[in-house]
Amino acid sequence: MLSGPNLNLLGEREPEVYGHHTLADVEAMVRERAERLGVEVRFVQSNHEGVLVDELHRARLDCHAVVLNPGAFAHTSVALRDAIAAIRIPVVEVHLSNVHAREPFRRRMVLAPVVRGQVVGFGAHSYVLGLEAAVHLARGGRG
Ligand code: CA2
Repeated sequence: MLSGPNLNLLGEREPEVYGHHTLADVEAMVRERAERLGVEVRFVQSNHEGVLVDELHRARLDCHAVVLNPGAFAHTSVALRDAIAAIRIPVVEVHLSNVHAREPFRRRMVLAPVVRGQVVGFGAHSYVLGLEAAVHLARGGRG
């Protein structure tokens, strides 16, 4: 489970947009669901594009799927797009907020063509839904 820039600040500001949960709360919710699904999850948050690229490369060696909240890189990063296209495991993109209902620049989603699907707009629950989708795909379900 990869989280991009500024998501370490979750819960500290803009609760009307991102909710009151901290990233640690999100992690706890995901861990609870992961336990019930019988899967292991590794959590990484980074503010650095290259670290996220490295983590995607690493995931291809020891993970069955990735749930990615790329933060603002969703709207800009050709490097993340190329990294996702380069790995074979399914990547599910998640966003806390409904990016389509916000500023026009957030409607440009550069990773969308290479991820297996997106979950947007459900707050912290987007991550849990993203996990469910990733497990479904990793177990051979159709996307
Ligand atoms: O809705 C999402 O999950 C986003 O990925 C969040 C990004 C934003 O740039 C994307 O368009 C949508 C921003 C994360 C910023 O997180 C903050 C957390 C606390 C306070 C302020 C920002």
